[in-house]
Amino acid sequence: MKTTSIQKYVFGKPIDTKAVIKDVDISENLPNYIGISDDKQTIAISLGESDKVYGLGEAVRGINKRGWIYETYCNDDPVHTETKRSLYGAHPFVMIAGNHTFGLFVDFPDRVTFDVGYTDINKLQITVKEANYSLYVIESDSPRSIVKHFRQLIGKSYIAPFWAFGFQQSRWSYANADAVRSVIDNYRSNGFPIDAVYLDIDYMEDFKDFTINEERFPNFKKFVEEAKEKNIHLVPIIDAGVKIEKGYKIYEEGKALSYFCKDEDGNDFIAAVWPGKVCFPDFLNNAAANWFGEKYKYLIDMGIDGFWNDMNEPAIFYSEKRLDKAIDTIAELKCRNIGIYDYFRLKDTVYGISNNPDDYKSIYHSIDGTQVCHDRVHNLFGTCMTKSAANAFKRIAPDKNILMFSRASYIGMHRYSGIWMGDNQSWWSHIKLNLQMLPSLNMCGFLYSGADIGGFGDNCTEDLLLRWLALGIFTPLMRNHSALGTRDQEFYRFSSHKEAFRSLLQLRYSLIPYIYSEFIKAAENNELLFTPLSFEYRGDKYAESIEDQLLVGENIMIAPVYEPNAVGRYVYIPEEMTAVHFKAYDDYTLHQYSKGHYYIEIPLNEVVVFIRKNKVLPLVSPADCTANLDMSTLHFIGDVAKGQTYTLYTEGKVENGETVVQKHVLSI
Ligand code: MIG
Repeated sequence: MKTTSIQKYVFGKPIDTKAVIKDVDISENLPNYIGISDDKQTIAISLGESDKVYGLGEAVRGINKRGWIYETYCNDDPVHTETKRSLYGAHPFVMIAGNHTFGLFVDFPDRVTFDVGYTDINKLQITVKEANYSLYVIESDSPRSIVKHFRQLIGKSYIAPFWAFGFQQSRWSYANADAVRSVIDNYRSNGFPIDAVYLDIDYMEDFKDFTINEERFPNFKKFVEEAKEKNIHLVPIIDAGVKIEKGYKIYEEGKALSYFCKDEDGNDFIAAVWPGKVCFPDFLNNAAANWFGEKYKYLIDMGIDGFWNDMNEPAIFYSEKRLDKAIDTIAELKCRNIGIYDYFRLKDTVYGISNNPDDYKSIYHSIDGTQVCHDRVHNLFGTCMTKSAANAFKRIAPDKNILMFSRASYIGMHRYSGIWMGDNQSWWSHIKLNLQMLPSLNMCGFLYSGADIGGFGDNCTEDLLLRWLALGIFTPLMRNHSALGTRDQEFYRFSSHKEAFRSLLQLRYSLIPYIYSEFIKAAENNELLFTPLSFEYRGDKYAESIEDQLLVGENIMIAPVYEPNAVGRYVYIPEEMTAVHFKAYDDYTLHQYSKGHYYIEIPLNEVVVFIRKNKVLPLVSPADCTANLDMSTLHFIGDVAKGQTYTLYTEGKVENGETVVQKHVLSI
């Protein structure tokens, strides 16, 4: 057995990202299997034919990242096709697993390119935009142990409040209080369990942060109370941009205190997002971050106990410069018979007005009194926004654990909040992407996570939604969310399988004690909640290449269906297991499987859970919400005859804004 070692190498003058919380002595000479260019910007590693490469958190493609080129660059791109290089989160941690197993964390707050066998199929080449970064090399004897040591380095993952393990419904376009009431009523009257309904930008006055449109949401405080009486938490969105408007308090204060990001001339940097022109609070400036964080108090005082931070890459619809350029191009081409190259130029300039990298070069932060161009620290912006809120929550409401998750992220933010996977689509391939991203996110510390169930963009169908739900019932963040203008996809909108939707939602609630307990174990022990089969069944050539099954916690395996019109799927059983075919939490059949390949029938209205040998699955009777779960109904299925114990965690009181969990060792 190899001993674990963690080496830190420092090149140039790194900007402190605060991703790592442990002190590590600085080493001098890189191990001989890592090549580095003279300018220190390119790291090269040879890959053996069967080596696997894991990590990179929020990214496209499989669990094994080989065969593509990725970039860590917080990117507001809602079209997650397999040829994209970056999504919203930037997570520069990779692990090479093979004869020689080691992890690399490139701690750098801007673009890092991970060419994982793209240019040369047998090479991993990492290119860092600047030669100012820290590199951590973690060696150990297994992928699992490398993750554990990496996670110790970056600190304990955020633990969401218990209620946030219940089902949550969202949609961008719940236009007023009555629309929200109708969602709640429909869930309750259909007997569909639910714990939260989201408020997207529609609740704000002209898309201004920390305002409420009084006409559409009159007497907001009472409305929050009314929802709470029905055991519903309302979760409002907060955007990164602050509307420029005379008399708008947040804008006026931010301007007066000089807390907004600047441009190259020292004026406030102006971009346009939802409200039209906005300024961005300088979250990298501690004073500005504290100031913005305090603003959440306005909503917390009205009873709000959960938030989602959006558009914090930051997303920019256009800047004045970029818009002028596009309009000039259009004017220049007016009435001309344009050929292909001018047509492309026109198209690119118009599309290019959003999230343009050149605009990021015009934004300046004040970090500890020094002006730093955004283009050097891009990936920290969303993280610093979210930290500003999380830190403020502890001051504002130390007796509450407030739900928080963000769209943009860098490693380190996992200590403060969760993330959701951003604007996915109602595509079958995105169920699989959802599944594959979960373990990669866990490796980088993000445990409280999930995708928009049913897909955000595009039109959802009943069968897609059912299959997606069958995966979603296992994700800590379990939220159905969709975009303005797409087909409504709340579960009650589909009538043919109402019973199945109810049963699956109830099954989630039956599983909550297990999911919560396994989540806590993963957080406390720096483990994965979603483990690739290759991590657990090492040396089993089938298990090592499985990309569409996961272990969830320590006791079960899942194998969701992600193809349309499928009546089941092939499943690889890596060891003796008991398959539980659930029609409902209390209506299931058990089948024993020995190791091998099987075609397993999984009708649209069923979920199959595979319980591992000598393990059990705890289930509780479902309730309409987490608060009404009755733990005295807890019972076990699986290998119950063998004198097992199960360690259950429940939510205790909150201290300093954090849940103190309670541990119960139950004998079965
Ligand atoms: O550009 O607030 O990812 O969840 O519904 C769209 C509207 C802005 C993007 C988020 C999405 C949210 C939407 N927002």
